[in-house]
Amino acid sequence: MKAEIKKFALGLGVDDVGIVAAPDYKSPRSPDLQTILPGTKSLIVLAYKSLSNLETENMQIAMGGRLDELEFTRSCNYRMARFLDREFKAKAMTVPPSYPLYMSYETKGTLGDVSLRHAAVAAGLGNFGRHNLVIHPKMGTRVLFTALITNLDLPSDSPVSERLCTDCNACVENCPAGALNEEGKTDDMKCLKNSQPYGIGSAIRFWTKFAESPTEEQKKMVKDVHYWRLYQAGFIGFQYFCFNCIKSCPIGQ
Ligand code: B12
Repeated sequence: MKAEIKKFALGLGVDDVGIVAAPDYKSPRSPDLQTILPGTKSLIVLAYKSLSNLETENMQIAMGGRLDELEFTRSCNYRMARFLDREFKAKAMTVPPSYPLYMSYETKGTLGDVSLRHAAVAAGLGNFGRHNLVIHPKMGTRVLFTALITNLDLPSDSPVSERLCTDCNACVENCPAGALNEEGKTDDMKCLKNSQPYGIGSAIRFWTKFAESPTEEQKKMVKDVHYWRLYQAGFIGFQYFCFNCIKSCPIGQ
């Protein structure tokens, strides 16, 4: 069954597939998979090579590439779930590449319901690097993941035993926010402030100032280019303006 599943996924254009039995997926901060799909027995993790778009300094092109990737990964998720249902009468739930994320004061929208990095590592698709991203043996850091939670009884693939990060420190040195200074932990808020300048923090500041301003000032504010950028980010979703920790990593280039 594993071979059939992998063949179908690769046929969709997915670059690699790993499988992990539910007990082997251990992500300390994430919810129990049984609360999402009672009877979960495995996770099928899909890996996709990132486009070269992330190398450019042109942030419209860089983020445009990410949007293409997100759209493709979501389509693969849907097709995989339908395949598992059709062929194996399985229950399969898709795990999105990024959002929606649970918004709460505690997590500040930084905790996925399933940790795709922990799932990818447990499914034999790579291991954590100094940048806290998963490095794939062939694709290096330039890889994104999605997954399917299923009730299929599938054994785990073997983990990658060799450590893939060379500790060259390029990711740490090239992080403009200093978000990787502490080993084993990304400072989410530092990363966010730099990589998403038109994210939720900026939107809150904008609307707070708007509410406190006289009408003439409000009119000026919505005609200002800063508002146009916030508006665009609002419908794009999380719009990144930094890909440095990925693009500076020499592994797999
Ligand atoms: C929310 C989120 C963010 C938030 C918050 C990050 C966070 N909390 O980890 C922000 C906006 C900061 C962010 C940034 C980025 N993200 Co992000 N993000 C996510 C998302 C949606 C959830 C992450 C999550 O739940 N984390 C919380 C839990 C899992 O983390 P944790 O237990 O606290 O573990 C942390 C540390 O303890 C450490 N860690 C844990 N175990 C181990 C073990 C070892 C050995 C080591 C060394 C470290 C380590 O790593 C974690 C990072 O701090 C995932 C998708 C998903 N559903 O998983 C993508 C995801 C992790 N992001 C991804 C990417 C690519 C990025 C960015 C490069 C953005 C960009 N421009 O593309 C940066 C990278 C920042 C970095 N170097 O860490 C990819 C990673 C792919 C990969 N190859 O690993 C994912 C998997 C999306 C995807 N579909 O592929 N992200």
